[in-house]
Amino acid sequence: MSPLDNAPSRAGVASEQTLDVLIVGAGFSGLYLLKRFRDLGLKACAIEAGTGVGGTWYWNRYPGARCDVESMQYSYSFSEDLQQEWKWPERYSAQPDILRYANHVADRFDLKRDIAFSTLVTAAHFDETAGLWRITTDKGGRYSAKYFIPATGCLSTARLPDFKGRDSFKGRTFHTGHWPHEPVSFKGERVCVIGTGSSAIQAIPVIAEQAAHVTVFQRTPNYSIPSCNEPMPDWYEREWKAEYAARRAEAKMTKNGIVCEFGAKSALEVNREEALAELERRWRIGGTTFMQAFKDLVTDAKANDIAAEFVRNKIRSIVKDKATAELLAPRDYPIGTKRICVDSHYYETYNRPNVVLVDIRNSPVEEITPDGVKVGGKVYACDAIVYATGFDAMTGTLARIDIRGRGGEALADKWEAGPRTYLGLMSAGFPNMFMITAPGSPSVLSNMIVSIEQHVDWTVDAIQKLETSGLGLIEPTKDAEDGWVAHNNEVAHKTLYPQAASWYMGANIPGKPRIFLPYIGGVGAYREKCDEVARAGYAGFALSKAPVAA
Ligand code: NA7
Repeated sequence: MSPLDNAPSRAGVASEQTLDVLIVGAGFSGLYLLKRFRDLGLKACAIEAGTGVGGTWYWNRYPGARCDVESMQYSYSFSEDLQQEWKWPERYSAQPDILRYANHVADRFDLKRDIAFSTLVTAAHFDETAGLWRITTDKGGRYSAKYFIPATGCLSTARLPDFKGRDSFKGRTFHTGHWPHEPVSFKGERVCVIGTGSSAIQAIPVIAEQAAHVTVFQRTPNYSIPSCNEPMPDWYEREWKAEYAARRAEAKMTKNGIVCEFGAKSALEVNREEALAELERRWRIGGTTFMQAFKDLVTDAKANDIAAEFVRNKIRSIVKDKATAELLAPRDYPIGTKRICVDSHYYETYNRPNVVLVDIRNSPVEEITPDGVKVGGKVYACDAIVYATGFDAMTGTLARIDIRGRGGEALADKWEAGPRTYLGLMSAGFPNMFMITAPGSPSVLSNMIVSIEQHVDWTVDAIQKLETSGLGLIEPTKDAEDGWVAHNNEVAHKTLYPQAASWYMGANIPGKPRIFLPYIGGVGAYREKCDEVARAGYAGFALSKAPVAA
């Protein structure tokens, strides 16, 4: 029976379907999990909220959406044929191309037959007597599975601020993370964009080309580096494909899962001219690797300030209106400690006559009126509002599923003061629940696909061990988890990251605990730690026999 068949019967109650593995999500994690489990002969299915695969790249269809990791690296490495055959049209891929790739992978490996689309997992409870997870969906589906794997992504719960009068607006509203599937035209319209994070920075230049007028509401300016995107050069693709094996191996051991030039020097050990020349060279190359120009840009405030001032000066040199340039220049947090943005002509867009920047730092949005956005007593009338206001990152989606472990403990309660995981892979008291790119793992600080493949491979190995050893359950010990949480915090606080009110810190969600969510110790070091734990017989995990019923 396909998971799609698990709908309520005529009597209104679905029969429970028994699986080995239930995966939540059919993004890049869910697809690779499905592939691996099928190859092992385990019965797995994925439950996906969207109507198609692709996760982040399914939902974020806003104009200008593009990946900030180069195409040759932002792709699966598990199949040599796949990586040799696939052709990326541009150096940095646009959302439609990445979505096309996700669909290609799903079709090529025939994965869609094991995905239940348009379905939300509402609850997952660990049944201690049976040693099984009991899972229910909003479609009335009921499943039992030995292994429960939320692969729900890090930025999958969009945040829409609760502005007064939000629903009274007469025009069209959009959230960048829930963009319609049909083409959206802003031709001849007045558009208000709220937010200036990565999504806004990519969308604004494209919207400004269509719209009659764009008003951008900025609370905090961001540092953005030009992508210097271009059609994929043939020689570059050939070179990568010839050396894929070695370069993928190298990426796995870098700090961010990306092969790039890592500056070995401190920004403070070279003279100012040399530092600026190196930053200029990096700026011209483009992309996030700007932050790798020197080894201490995110650990030393003085080094960081050299790079921050360099970018501020770039903004001043690009944006003609002096007041606008100063508003766009971030000052009160170190560069890179909020996710660095990568753009295509963002700052240049403010030289257009139809684009206006409104500073709302000290004068927040008062309300949304039927006609537009009200700030400082003035209504900025518009035909459409684009909310580019971000996500409840890393924990938001998990907290919205009623996940209960041993003793009926809710994950949301356990994580109320901040997420607690061991290696970002599992949480104590939640046996056989594996998470992919969860808090406590490098995830959003890395090339996500490199991290996804590592997590999936580690998880599949652990499950294989359980399946072959006659032991049925694995869960972290509380001590190991406490140790990892402490280590996570310790390494984060050795950097400048906690100084920014970022979504990495949970700071964008009112009331969310301020904890640095991802693991900043580096992709390579993290991988070594995970491998070492497995080699040592899953040190820090308790392995036990599952109850007979399982
Ligand atoms: P971000 O980076 O969280 O950006 C959200 C933006 O929305 C940011 O500028 C926020 O300002 C702004 N915001 C949020 N709430 C409000 C309210 N209430 N009023 C005014 N402005 C607000 O989300 P993105 O979607 O751009 O990017 C997410 C990630 O996706 C990105 O980092 C990449 O990894 C890809 P704030 O900075 O909080 O002052």
